[in-house]
Amino acid sequence: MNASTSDFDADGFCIVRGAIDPELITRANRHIDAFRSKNDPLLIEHNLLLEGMLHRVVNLHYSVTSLQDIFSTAMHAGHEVCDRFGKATLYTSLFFEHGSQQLIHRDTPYFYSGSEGGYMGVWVALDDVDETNGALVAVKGSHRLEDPDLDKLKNQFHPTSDVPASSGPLFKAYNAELERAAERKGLVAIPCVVRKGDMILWHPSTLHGGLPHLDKSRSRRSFVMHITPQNMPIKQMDYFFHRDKPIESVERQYLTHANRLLLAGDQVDFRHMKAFAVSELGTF
Ligand SMILES: O=C(O)CCC(=O)C(=O)O
Repeated sequence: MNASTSDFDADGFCIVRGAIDPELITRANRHIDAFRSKNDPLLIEHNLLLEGMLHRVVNLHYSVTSLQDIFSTAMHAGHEVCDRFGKATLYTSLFFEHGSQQLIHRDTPYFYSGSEGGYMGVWVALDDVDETNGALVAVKGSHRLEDPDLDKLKNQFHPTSDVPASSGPLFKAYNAELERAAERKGLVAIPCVVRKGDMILWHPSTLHGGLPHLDKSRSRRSFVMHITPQNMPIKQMDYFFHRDKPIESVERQYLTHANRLLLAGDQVDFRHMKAFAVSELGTF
């Protein structure tokens, strides 16, 4: 099973059908069910579910270890694309059961390596996903759109101070400009209709987002991996909008899993609201 490098280069994303063995998907889903059975009381107590579903869980793979198998299998299936900036490691992950419903955006302001590449998004379906349960959409060809005038945008929102690591209004305005540029060029947003086990790969500059999750009787289990080569510096908006700031090299700690490296960690974060240690959540 090879990732389609020609689709990836032409469109800025590609879908690899059947990238993950159904048995592994079934096993991961069973482990996620077990994670929920144990941890739902805690998550409900802290109001961390969205309409009864997990939403934007950062680094669930530290607790649900079959997600680490999905990472190594995905890298094997997609290596022609995934390893093009250097052998890919797992930097961070996001897990959803409720659709992300995210507006169309480019990831680079939050995954800025200081160079053209250095980061990629990899999305694996653990449920069948279509237009009714929050499919991912990607704007075909948007990886080729030039960035808008970054200084102009910066000065609109942060005229007298440095841009912080995260600035919601500036991020929104940056993406709105890109969406307008995509429209002007007639680029089209494609819903990625996938079956469980399919994988979507996107270029760091590809515009993408999540459709509304309309049919709440169906979950939209998806595992998004943010991959980078080993020790790739990854910066946020405070560097993306200040290109003159030097980016220092980093030396990270990794775990090894099936001949691949994963950034070491022991915390799982829920909706950027609250994090728990894996020792409290358990491993599944
Ligand atoms: O899963 C989604 O709907 C969006 C994920 C995403 O935008 C991201 O991880 O950058």
